[in-house]
Amino acid sequence: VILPADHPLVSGVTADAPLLQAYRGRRVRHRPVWFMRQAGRSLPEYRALRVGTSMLDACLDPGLAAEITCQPVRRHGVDAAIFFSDIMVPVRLAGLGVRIVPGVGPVLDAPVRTAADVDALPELEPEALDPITSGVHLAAAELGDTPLIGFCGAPFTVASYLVEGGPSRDHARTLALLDADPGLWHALLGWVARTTAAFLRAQVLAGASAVQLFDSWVGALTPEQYRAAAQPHSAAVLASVAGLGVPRVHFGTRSRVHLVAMRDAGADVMGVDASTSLADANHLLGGATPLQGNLDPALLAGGWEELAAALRRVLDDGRAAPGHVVNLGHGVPPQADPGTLTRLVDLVHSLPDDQESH
Ligand code: 1CP
Repeated sequence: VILPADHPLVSGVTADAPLLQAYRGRRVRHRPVWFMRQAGRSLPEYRALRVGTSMLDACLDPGLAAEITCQPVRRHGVDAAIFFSDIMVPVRLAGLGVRIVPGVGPVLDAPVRTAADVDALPELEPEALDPITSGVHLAAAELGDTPLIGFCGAPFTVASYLVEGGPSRDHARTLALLDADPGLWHALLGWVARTTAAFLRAQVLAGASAVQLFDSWVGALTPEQYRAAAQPHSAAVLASVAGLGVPRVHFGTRSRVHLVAMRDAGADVMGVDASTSLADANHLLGGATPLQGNLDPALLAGGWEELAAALRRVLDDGRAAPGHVVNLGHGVPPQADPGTLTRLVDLVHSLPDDQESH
């Protein structure tokens, strides 16, 4: 499969964007910056648009999703947009009952735990992805030369919501299932990987210039569990968008012990959370992989001087990697002051970059 001629990477509008240069390990004018969860709750213009519309209904309204996607680019001048959606959207589009409960997160009508539950999982019909394709088309057209990042959840993280029935601190039922019944586990993750890969590919074909795979809860696994139970399915999702020219970013929290295995799953860029320094991550990865991250989101609640000092450390550490894109170590907290985020972007862009190309 090749991308359509009007795709921003093919027509060339985003081809030389700083974000994509850094993801490819090339020299850039300034260090690119965007924030995970930059769309959404921290923005008053988002909260105003969302009044009276549920989270998933907003994701499935192409005009609304495109508008929310573009809001942080207009406000902060970030170097990328990330498509406004959720890791549970493909599961919903396949027909499962899932809601995003305000203040809680994704909640399933019925958890998926038994062989009968897994057998009954419906296949995602290609036409069900039409709202995603339309939303991405609209967003990419509006964004012009700012690249749009498509994303999905990694099979392990999405499966943990399916098995637990909602957010979980310890993922106990999920870990019990993967240890007790590997056959059932792989059948479940095979379905999640297929469903999620279709959602990701739809975003790429419709105009995303890069992708990010979020394995947010990967830190719950031991290295042995990761390699046996999660990595093959993440590899399948990343392989589904290989060879299209879109850089593939892979992110997890508490992921230090998994960084190399996550890269080996087929990532071009590793997202690093705040619990691992970029210098440490670069060392672990043999200095061979561009990095993204990793300012501690907790610092957004503190003083500006401390935040600016932490940003300078992140910039210094990132200079050693073949490429570096500034981001937070996890998502923007809902109570973050948007003004602080804009100020961070301005500071990153004001510093000349002397990153060497490799
Ligand atoms: O900038 C953006 O907001 C982009 C859109 C986006 C993304 C990339 C949303 C919208 N969700 C996600 C990914 C996502 N969703 C992840 C991976 C990233 C991460 O770890 O933060 C995860 C784990 C989810 C699941 C989810 N959805 C949670 C976490 C619950 C938990 O287990 O702690 C929550 C709270 C949601 C709801 C949600 N998704 C997105 C928004 C803006 C919201 C808040 C709901 C609202 O505004 O009503």
